[in-house]
Amino acid sequence: MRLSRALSWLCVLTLGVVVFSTPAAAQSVNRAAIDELNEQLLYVALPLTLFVELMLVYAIYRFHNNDDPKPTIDDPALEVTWTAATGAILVFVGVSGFFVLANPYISPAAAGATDSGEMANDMEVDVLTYQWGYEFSYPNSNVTTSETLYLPNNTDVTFRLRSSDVIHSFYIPDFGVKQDIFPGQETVARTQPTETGTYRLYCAELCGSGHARMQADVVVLNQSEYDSWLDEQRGSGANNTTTPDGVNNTTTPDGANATAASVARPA
Ligand SMILES: [Cu+2]
Repeated sequence: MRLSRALSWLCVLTLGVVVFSTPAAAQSVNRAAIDELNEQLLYVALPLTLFVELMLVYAIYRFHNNDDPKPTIDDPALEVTWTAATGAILVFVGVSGFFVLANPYISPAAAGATDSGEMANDMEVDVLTYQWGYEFSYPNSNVTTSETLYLPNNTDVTFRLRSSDVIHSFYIPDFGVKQDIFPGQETVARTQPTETGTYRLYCAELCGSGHARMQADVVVLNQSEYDSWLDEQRGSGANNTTTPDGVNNTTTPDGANATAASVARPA
């Protein structure tokens, strides 16, 4: 019974990989919700896959030398069972996905946000995108940065996203945050970082020849570190703590700002 032994080992190995490969702690609440959904679906998909594969291998092995095959006979009970089981699994997948979609961090509108996506207690960061860079404006301060976005850890953040030219997309893979940005319209994304560190922000919408360079760092600091960083920036009277490199020669942040100012915020 070499085949069945090999199959048993395959099952044990697969289960072992799933059980012991616990993912690293999530870097944001969005990421945690998405990872949890993936895990839930994996626990459903894995036994199903194993079951189907085992049945297939069994059928091949058991009937491969059948010189007198008989036609399949109707079995209504079996048909009803597999239809109902498939239906139940699809409902489970749909409901699990819906709950993650309805998460107030993934769909800010679900959190009771106003029409403009405003969340009462969130820290709000204005993000202005342009070909090919970013301008991050921090609340209650005159501080803006362009190459690095600073965020306090364990704080709800709403990003108000605007574009001064073409469509961009605000994408922080480690946070599970991705939101398109349209010219003349404000969109909103939300998150709460849960781990300090440096992450990458990308533009995920092909927006011209400089698209590949449209990246920034996201630095998550402890609240106290963030406060002192912000105080420092205020103290230095800096409006642009990080000057854009040669990339943005054609569009200065000021120019971009002027364009953005004329983009009316939805009421
Ligand atoms: Cu882009």
